[in-house]
Amino acid sequence: MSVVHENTSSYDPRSVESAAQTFWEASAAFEVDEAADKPKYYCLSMLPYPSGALHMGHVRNYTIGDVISRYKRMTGHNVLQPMGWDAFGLPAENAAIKNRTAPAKWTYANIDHMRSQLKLLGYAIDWSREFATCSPDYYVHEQRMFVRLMRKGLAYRKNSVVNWDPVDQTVLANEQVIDGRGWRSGALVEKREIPQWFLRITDYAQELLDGLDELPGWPDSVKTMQRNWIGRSEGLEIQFEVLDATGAALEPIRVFTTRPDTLMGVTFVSIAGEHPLAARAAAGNPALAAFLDELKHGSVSEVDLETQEKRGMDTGLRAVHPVTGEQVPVWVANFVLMGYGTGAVMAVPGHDQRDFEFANKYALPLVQVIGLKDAKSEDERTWDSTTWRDWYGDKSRDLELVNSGEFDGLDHRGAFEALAERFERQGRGQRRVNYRLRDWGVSRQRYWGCPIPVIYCQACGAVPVPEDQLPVVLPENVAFSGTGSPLKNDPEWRKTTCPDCGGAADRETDTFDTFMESSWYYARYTSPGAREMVDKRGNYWLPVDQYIGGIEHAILHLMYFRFYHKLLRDARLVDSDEPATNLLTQGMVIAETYYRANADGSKDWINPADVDVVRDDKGRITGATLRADGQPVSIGPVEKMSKSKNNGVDPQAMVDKYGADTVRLFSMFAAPPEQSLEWNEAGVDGMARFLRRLWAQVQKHAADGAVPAPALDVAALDAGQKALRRKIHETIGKVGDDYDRRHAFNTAIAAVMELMNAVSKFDDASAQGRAVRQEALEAAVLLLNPITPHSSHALWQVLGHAQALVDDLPFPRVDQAALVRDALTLAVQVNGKLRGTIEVAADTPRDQVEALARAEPNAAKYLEGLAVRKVIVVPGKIVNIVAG
Ligand code: ANZ
Ligand code: ZN
Repeated sequence: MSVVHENTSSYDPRSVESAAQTFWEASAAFEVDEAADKPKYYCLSMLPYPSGALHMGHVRNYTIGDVISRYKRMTGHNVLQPMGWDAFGLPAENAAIKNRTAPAKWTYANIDHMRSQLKLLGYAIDWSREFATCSPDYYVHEQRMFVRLMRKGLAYRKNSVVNWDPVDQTVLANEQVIDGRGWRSGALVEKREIPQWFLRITDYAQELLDGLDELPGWPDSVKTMQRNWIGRSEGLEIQFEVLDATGAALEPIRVFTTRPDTLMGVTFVSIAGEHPLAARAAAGNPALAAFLDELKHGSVSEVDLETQEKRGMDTGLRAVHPVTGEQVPVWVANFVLMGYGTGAVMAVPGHDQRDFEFANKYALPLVQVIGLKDAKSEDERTWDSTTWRDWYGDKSRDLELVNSGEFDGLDHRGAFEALAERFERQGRGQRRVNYRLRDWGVSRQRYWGCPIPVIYCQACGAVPVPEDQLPVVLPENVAFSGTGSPLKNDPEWRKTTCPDCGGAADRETDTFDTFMESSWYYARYTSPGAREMVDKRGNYWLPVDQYIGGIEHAILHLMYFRFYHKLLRDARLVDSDEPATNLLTQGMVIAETYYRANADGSKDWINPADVDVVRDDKGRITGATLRADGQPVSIGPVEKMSKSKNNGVDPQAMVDKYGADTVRLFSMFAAPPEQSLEWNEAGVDGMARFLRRLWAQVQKHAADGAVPAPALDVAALDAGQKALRRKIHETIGKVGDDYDRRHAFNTAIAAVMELMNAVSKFDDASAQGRAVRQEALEAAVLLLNPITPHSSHALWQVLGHAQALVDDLPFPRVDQAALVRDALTLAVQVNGKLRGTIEVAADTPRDQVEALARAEPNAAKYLEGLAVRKVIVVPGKIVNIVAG
């Protein structure tokens, strides 16, 4: 704790904060139930992964949630703000390997530490509802839900490709594959097909899409990402007959296309490496077999598949064009995904960019079949098969089919309909809606996760564990080395008997994707101790009124969260359709980076806490030295706080040095919640000074003795007193609006700062003057309470009140009468130039205002000899006289 060098103040954050926290804890201030006769408000922040210590991103997220929660409580709501731990996951396994502890032990120790850190920050959390998702009491519900979904056919098993590390003999997550190699072993990763469990989220694709239209409280950016992820497309499935090299007919290829209007431009057909016809063609073709084998290596991530270099090989098979009867070659192409559509594409290199690149690379023919109806130049009329043009992408252009025989002149829609009808009539195709969204693969070949409750029996197959045998408990006290799963290696755990036939059987040793636990935790908080996943209390609290978290969860977590809510609804556990009404995605916390370059060009990144900086008078950093040796360090860009750039600022160090209220205040003041927040200690210092001044002003006011209530006599105020009162109530109005509607906490703080400036200039020791000052200070303390609750708790008492839960005091209300200005000062302009001011009563009629303005002596001088053409009055502000 630093010494506070300001003798006007006795603000000691440590004692202030511990006193407030003790009071809250002793009175169980934030434990809530459903009995209150107030409207409910459920404010939820995304639960943290217990990585070891809080980082600034957590502090920002949870402070935003706390400000909203406390504000809502002060405005008469029954507020639930819970907290828990997303406790399963890969980092615990990595830490276990590194530190030779069991993942469970490491996790629980982290939770204890991080909980104590959260408590130091003074969040208004109902801790009685806390849980860690790795506890059997929690995941038993997930297992029960899963066996029920199995019975409903919403959970199923199928083969699916994973990244296989042949050296470590383990499956890797996508992020563990670096440049095609295993992150630990460095071995070339293979693709392997293994059976895995899936949840049928695609059954809900249309509902998940439509539901986005009912979420006005979600950011458009998130909704757009979700729409793109669901990726609905309307197209045609068309059959192409297939001939082998001898001319014999094989199984036809079905292609999915959203652009049947380009059918006459098909010059070949592309199929995925895993397409059954590819294997068939490879049977007598070793080069092709080798190529297919090569495609099995490398990443399974879709992004990588789409950005990698286009590669392919001719299969020797021929496809028959369904309209012309012409034969075109069938190629294997590495960018065709087996998991989308039919795994086969009618290639139109004239009008599809991927096919264009592919055709140019392999010298396949290109034809133009789409032209511009409204071609404006010779250039637009001529077709050049070597330059890519995306006419179709430009929605403003009028397009028509060309070189397409009977279809010439049709537009996209017309051609789509004509071909759909034709193929449907002939039984060679049909209209189809495709979604990019895939079923959710929930199996992970990991130890530290929730066991998948399935038993495999030779005779009965995959059997769900009966509900009365749940939970299937994960053994926590294990030796964990990283090679192989402790579950697979533990025959005692694995061996069991079949629930159906009683024969010998094996347990599933895979565990659930950790997105499973984070998909329903919000519902569990509403129903602690419930025998089911959620009980009728769920319908009291749900949907969540305000959800807050990082934009990185825009797609997966938020999609699974919405999906799971629909599963809960369909299991009749909740009534609502969507889990959260409003979503706020907070911006990143960023900071300066510092480094020293090594001889080999690598950089050693230096933590900002170890650097002294020199700033110019605009506050820009102009130089930096390492504190340890006084020698210069290089200044890097401002970037997201991260381990790799070593630019994380430890919240604990900040709280120790400045106190929680200062840290909370800075993180709300430095930027609006959706934007990036640059952490800089000079700014933190500024917040500490503000709090010390606030403290000193309240102390000084209180030291002059109590203001007996009711002291204020609004009818007896002089102009200066009225002016301060107006400022108080303007501030109340602004801050309330900033908190509530705009979530603009930064401007709310700025408004209170302005009010405090006015108070410090208000040098009026009269009884009414002191009464107005009391009102101002009480307002400031209450307005700041959501952000700096510890200081407000203490200062409320300094202002002469008994110790109380400030959150239960009503948020200040605007006294409309205080806003009325008796006299207004108006600027008088002549032809737009300021020439003087006039004082008028607020209710002066317009013609009198005009007359007074024209009579203003300086304005009158400028008007001499001119004719007044027009007078523009901006009420309360300006009178502009236009003359010439
Ligand atoms: C011919 C064509 C011509 C296409 C053209 C596009 C443009 P969305 O909108 O994402 O649904 N496609 C179909 N299945 C595929 C797969 N498994 N892997 C890779 N690409 C596949 O995209 C549908 C379009 O993507 C389809 O329409 C198909 O190419 C391709 F000028 O057919 B199109
Ligand atoms: Zn059996």
